[in-house]
Amino acid sequence: MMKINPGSHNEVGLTHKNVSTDQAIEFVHHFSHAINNNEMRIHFQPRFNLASGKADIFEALVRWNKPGIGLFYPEVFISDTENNGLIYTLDLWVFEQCCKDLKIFHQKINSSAKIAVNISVLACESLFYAQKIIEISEKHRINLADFEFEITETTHTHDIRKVIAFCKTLIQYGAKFSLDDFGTSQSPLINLCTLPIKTLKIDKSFIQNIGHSKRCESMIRLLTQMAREMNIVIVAEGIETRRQYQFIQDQGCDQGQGFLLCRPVSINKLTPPMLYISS
Ligand SMILES: [Ca+2]
Repeated sequence: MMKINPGSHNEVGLTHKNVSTDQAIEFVHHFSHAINNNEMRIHFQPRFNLASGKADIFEALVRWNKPGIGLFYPEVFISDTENNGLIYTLDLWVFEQCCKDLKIFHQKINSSAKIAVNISVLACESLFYAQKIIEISEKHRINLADFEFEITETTHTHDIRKVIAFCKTLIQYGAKFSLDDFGTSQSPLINLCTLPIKTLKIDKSFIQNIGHSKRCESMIRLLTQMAREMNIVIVAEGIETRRQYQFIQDQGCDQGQGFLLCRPVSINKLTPPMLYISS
């Protein structure tokens, strides 16, 4: 549980043990306040088509800009939002913000830009939640075909049949789905067979082991071949070195994402050269 105590850097920390009811209530209070008071920010990180070198799609990454303290990354607060149900509010807030930003992308950056939004598998159990997404997209007059939802696993158990129903509901409106962080313990292999996904994102832990672990390199090679056979787009995330970049290119990965190619930035800091991989 993240303990919030505004005004002191030292008093902000993570203590996942012995979470008291008071601490949980305190987190819910601060986080709800943050969402309602414009403290959340979205940065976009391009996913590049490795054949053309052009950014195909932009992943929306949420940050919490806590006044007087600074920027919190999702690793710090997402698990707490999952524990107390705020993840549903947060995911919808991000989606609605992205609907607004998509218009800016189309007008000022790239008329065919698409946005990838992270969505907790917990939210994907709810058809009511799917309906909320449809309502928001209609309210902003955007086409769900311009969105891909990256399903992120959690430590909570979930009903795969409900997740499939959720995906199929939004697919009818043109949305696409991907499996995020694939290959970690939180993304089981069976999901690849059962969920109607179009894209697979190889977890960064594999990419970071390129050059250090022959077994990880073999795994990337096999995942790429498997995705190709399944007609699934494969993405390498977390590319930070030229060696990693060269390796995933040699394997024929479709898309790449990572600090080496482009860091996440706010939409107003995205410039045309950032839409292409620089040589
Ligand atoms: Ca993601």
